[in-house]
Amino acid sequence: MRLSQYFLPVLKENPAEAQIVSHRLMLRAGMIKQSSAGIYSWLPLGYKVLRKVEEIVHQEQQRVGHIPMLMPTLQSADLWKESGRYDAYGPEMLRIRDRQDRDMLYGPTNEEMITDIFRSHVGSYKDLPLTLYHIQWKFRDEIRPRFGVMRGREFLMKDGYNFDLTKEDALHAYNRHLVSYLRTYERMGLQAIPMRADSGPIGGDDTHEFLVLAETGESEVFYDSEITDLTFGDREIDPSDHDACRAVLDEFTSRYARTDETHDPELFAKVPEERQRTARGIEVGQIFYFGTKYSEAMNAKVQGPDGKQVAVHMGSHGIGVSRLLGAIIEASHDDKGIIWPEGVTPFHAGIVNLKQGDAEADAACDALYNSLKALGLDPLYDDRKGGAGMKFATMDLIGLPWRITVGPRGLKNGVVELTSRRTGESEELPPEQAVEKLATIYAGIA
Ligand code: P5A
Repeated sequence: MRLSQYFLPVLKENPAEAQIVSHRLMLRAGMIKQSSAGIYSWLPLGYKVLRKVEEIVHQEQQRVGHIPMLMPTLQSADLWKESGRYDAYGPEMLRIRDRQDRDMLYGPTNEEMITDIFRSHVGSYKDLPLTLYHIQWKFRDEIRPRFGVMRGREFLMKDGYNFDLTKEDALHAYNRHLVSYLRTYERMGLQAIPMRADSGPIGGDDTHEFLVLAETGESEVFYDSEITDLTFGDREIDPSDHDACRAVLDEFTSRYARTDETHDPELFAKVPEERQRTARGIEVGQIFYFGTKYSEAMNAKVQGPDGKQVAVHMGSHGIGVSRLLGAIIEASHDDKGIIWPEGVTPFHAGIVNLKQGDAEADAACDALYNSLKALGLDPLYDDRKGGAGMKFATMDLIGLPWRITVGPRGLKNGVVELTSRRTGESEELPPEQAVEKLATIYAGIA
């Protein structure tokens, strides 16, 4: 993409309404625009990152055998009356009436709808286990929408639902999700720690939230510092291997790590004092096992091996897709702007032409641009007429991990400059080598 032809409405001034850095940077980098409280338009740059995050979520869900689908945003209230949650959900639910006077709602989550789909089409234990998921907009009329996409009213969620014959199988699905989520967040450059949490309106006793530690996080958390040494890395875990998934769950959840809702000061006191930490975190996901809560209420039964009808065991699992953009920026920025991890960057590299209009510099930039594209990379070429300062400031603000700077002086010596946004280190090298280096870096990113 050539910047002169793109739509990147960056802001020079800090927007007064933004209290935390990710919100400020998303507005300044022209990623989002508020349309009303807690509701945002995704401008091209923000939309690009959103799609990248979504794509990682899709890939990791499908890696463990979960099946993608899409359910609507608007739901009929009838299903929620069946489960009993229509009254229980409270004022966070946006209730709508259609022209036939039917009660509708903008879905805050989809347990009821998926249970209805399941009971309509599945009748035998032979069709289990089954895990379906979608990535769809949700609406929760939060009393205090704030921090930009972090606590929105309309937000994008990956929500998945497992159906199993037995509790044991459903707990395996729970463990499998935990494994899959660890990998998903690491691909986005994040350390998200599973912590024992409260299940709130979703229900059930088994639940973990995934938290990214950040001062601006909304949740207070308590944990054993040893937990931050754990990484999932590039382990290959067979998603159908119960023991292997269970072992990962044990490894990542055996130390004390809880949100304030479930914090137990007595138990925490048993953690050696030098390892006790109190901090704040951003909840980027949550997994639940709630047994037969919905299947009993909504009569979602299958025929078991003995011919008897049994209510299926279920769980649900959510990832805050749009919130993740805020979390990634909170975890990765400096005073100049965003620093995107390679896995989610909107463009792979920026090309800065220091002397737009100079025939040699323009030709060198065009050649770089074309070679990167030919390798399947997606560069952003700042081809505007303007000073180096302005161009560098834009690149630093929007946070592309790599920048190639092209100017007449370097070209005389046959070199361009390749700069890492994260370290600020630059090296001079021939343009072909800069391209090669970027190709190698991105080949290593799944
Ligand atoms: C699990 C999937 C559920 O709704 N039902 C389907 C279960 N879980 S949850 O924890 O309530 O939400 C899942 C994740 O969605 C994100 N999230 C939000 N993101 C932005 N703004 C909000 N207002 C918001 N509310 C929830 C969180 O990341 C949460 O973990």
